[in-house]
Amino acid sequence: MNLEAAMRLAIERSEAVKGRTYPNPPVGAVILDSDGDVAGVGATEPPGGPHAEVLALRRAGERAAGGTAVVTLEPCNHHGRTPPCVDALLAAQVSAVVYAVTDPNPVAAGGAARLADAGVSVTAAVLADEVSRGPLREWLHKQRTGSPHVTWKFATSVDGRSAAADGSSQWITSEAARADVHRKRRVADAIVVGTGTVFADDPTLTARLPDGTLADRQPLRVVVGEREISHEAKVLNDDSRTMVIRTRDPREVVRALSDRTDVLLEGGPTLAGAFLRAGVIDRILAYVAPILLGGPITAVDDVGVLSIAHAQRWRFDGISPIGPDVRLSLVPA
Ligand code: AOF
Ligand code: ZN
Repeated sequence: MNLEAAMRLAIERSEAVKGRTYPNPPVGAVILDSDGDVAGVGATEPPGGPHAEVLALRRAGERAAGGTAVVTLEPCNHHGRTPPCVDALLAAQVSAVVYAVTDPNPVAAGGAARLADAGVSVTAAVLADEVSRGPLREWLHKQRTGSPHVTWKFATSVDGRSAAADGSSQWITSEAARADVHRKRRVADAIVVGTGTVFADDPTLTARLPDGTLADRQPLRVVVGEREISHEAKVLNDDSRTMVIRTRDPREVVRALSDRTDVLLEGGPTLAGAFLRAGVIDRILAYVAPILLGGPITAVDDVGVLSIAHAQRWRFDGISPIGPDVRLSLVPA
């Protein structure tokens, strides 16, 4: 297997554990033996458990000697909750290490230099862009800024409406797009809505599998706003934990979630507007359906723009067809 294919396999494995490792990064590792065949694969276990490299090495056994380790993040060089991966790689006598992204965590960094000093061939930046925009996007943001990564997700008609004139909004996008949203919920570690959405839609805000059953891992549900919600609201049921934050200030919300890494904001239009005005959205995921609704109910209210010169500028960083719909990913320009 060539190195890029091995890195793609490592990425795939890391995607599979995304959401289960925070505050640690979801990392994937593949060990190729000296013939270039896959000898072992691994991905980060929940905090306190082994790192990706250690699991992959364990599975490879003696076939790791003289082989190549392919990892999505620079192997760590520190005793944290677990011993350094660099030690495990040296003990297994791999002759080469290939990784995508340099570890920005100053405590864990330095693995590449130590491996090179020990005579291991080290190659950095293989598929780095894919990894940093994909499985490690939220964790890298948290490392850089100290704040959780906030994604605003919404579904809209092609003319920017989130409901028809009578308020009905089930369902704008297709089943395929809704399944994609549930996948996002499963990997997020918090989902935020406003009290307005709780009053209007009474959502459960759980991550569900395609057959409607609850996923085995549920994100924290967060309700934001100053109004009291009913004790009967579905968002307070036993399916998952719920945090009520009595403020309408997005910055306070982000501060209250400072121990989280991947936060999903699920609207509605007022809360989304407040977050956009406050500049605390790091990514927009728009699910756009090929329908026209017209009318007064837009996906977002006031974003603080009165004139085109002051428009908020974003940049598309991904466009994917999902069933009959399109998913647009945007980042600040
Ligand atoms: C790796 N492989 O799979 C992961 C790494 O407290 P610990 O010991 O679990 O260390 C956490 C730090 O290690 C984390 O902040 C990051 O810098 C690195 N994570 N490193 O070599 C892995 N998950
Ligand atoms: Zn490690």
